[in-house]
Amino acid sequence: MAEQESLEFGKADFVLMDTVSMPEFMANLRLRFEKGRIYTFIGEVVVSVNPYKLLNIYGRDTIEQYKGRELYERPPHLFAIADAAYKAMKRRSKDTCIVISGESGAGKTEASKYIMQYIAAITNPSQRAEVERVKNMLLKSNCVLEAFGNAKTNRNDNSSRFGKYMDINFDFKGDPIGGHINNYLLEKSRVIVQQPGERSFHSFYQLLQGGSDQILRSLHLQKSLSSYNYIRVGAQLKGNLKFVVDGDTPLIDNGKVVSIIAELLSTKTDMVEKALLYRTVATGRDIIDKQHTEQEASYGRDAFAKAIYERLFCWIVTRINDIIEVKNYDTTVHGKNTVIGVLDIYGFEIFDNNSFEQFCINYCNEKLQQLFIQLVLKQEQEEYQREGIPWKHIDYFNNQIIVDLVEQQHKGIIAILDDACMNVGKVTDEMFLEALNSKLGKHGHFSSRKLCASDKILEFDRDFRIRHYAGDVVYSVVGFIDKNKDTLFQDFKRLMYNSSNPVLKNMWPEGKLSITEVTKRPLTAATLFKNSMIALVDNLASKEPYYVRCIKPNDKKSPQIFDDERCRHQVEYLGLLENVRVRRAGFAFRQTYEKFLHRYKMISEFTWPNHDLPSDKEAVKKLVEHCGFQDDVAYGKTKIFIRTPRTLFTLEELRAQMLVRIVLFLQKVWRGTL
Ligand code: AD9
Ligand code: MG
Repeated sequence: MAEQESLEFGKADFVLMDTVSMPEFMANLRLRFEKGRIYTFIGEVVVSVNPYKLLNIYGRDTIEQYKGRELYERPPHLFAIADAAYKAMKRRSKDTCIVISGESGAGKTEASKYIMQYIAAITNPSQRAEVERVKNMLLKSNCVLEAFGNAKTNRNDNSSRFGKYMDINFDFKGDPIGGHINNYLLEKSRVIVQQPGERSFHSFYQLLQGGSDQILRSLHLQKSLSSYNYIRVGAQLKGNLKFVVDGDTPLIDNGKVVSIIAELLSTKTDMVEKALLYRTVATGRDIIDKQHTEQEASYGRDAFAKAIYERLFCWIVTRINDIIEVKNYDTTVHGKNTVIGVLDIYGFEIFDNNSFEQFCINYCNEKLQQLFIQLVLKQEQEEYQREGIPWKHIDYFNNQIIVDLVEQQHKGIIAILDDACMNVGKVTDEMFLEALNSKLGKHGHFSSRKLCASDKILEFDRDFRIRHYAGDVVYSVVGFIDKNKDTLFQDFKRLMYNSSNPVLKNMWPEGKLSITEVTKRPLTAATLFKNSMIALVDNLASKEPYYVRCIKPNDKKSPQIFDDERCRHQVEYLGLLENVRVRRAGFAFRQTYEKFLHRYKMISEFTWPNHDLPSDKEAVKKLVEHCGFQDDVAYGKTKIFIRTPRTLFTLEELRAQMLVRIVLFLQKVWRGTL
């Protein structure tokens, strides 16, 4: 258990609570927050409360205190978890991962950065230049990605609008030799529209406010934010691409903008104009240019802007990956290269207006909660049962039912959405909602106004509600079909492929295809996201996981307020109390009898060098009794379970002492002085 500081700071590990109850949990969490102790353990899980102020707890001196120590030797901290993951990776050649979860604004991104800094600080003692280069790139990539992928939302001034999973690769010495970033679904709709009080991605403002006059001039930009439609909601605008209607035909209102766009995209004005106003379609054997309606033209323009930004973002990630990828590592010479993965995604969020993006983000959080349940609550208990360890089952809410509601084949919301999108002819968002109503009407976690007219939360006919693990979210169905189809007219892809700028051209390889070749329907946005989430969870599950559970103390971004109600809700849905219960009743360490004996048999005369007992299990029992640990262990069918880490440390110490004695003994034998 974590080393206790003075009790005035509360209990450093929730496992030490006198009674496992919500009031006691909350009292401890609050006390620690108020005393500036934002981290608390639940065994090997770190619970973190966002302090909303800079704390002097991340400096070099703190790093030194955690370096190489066992998890329980120091007060709870992100560094303790980072060190544990690092040690497991280095000592046991295990791939590990650190999963950081919590709702929007709870402190995940900040935590991931401190973890990276810690790993960078404790590695490469010999200052190898190549390793320093890699570390530098890994750390610096963060601010580039945040500039392009984060934005102010009504929940968080620096909200991640993409999911990020970063692998850091280590060589046999335990030094970072490279890495890889996987990015998940950027919320690209933000490029064209934001909710009141929110902003577009930081990069736009950084460019306009921080770009030199020369750069701005070369991009034909003005410093004033209010000039731009996409980043200044509802303003009167000049300088933007707009359409006017002449009869049925849309025309471009401000032709000068088209030539600027053409210049910036290294293509020709008439080609840009054509892509904006026409669509090339194949009708039978003929290929014709069909003129857009104004609505289609506006849709096309916005889809194009979103796609440019999204591809730029992916290009940046690819560039970073090229630079940090592991180079010249020969596993046959240097041994296995191991990995620590750090996951920092967008947290669960509820806005006044929730759309397709929130649906994806909240589904992603359901998946991660399910992983936590699987690894921390479910498997743990199942193992005790399997091994025949006396165990009283601890109940918890299993959110698999909500994961299924979203992702189940043929029956889930994504499948129903995809079905609606596949329909030929005009499909409306309302038709999709109808399909949801008829197929999911009886599901306990789904409702809509039509199904439940008396429900006050469901204000509008176009709303549906999902009862998520972290709370009820009302989604407006408006835009689901378009966003899921994510159609970008081939004309734009072709336009970009024909750009004379090779970087732009390479971002649009499908632009090469002619209209007759483009027949295959691409996977929808939701299905792509679902597949990437399933792959992510598989990847995390294949590694040894370490958890940071972040809590947001209030909705005012205040360092002073500990909002009991809000915090309790998070403790509840994160399943932290159940986590304490499983942990408390459980065992910190387990090992098969055979492996256990292999490591510790030298400690006891009954097992060294070999035992003559009927089984390894009996031999382990004898060894444990000989050492006096019998009250701290349980014997399963194939494994020994040890309750407290202290016992394990003592076993390790005894082993180390015995090894020294054995070596001394052998030396004496060799020297003939025995
Ligand atoms: V989101 O799901 O991406 O919207 P996060 O990532 O959970 O969210 P973030 O890490 O961005 O939240 O934290 C929000 C803000 O809280 C930061 O911008 C900081 O101002 C503040 N914060 C969070 N953690 C710390 C900390 N350890 N020390 C000081 C912090 N301030
Ligand atoms: Mg974040």
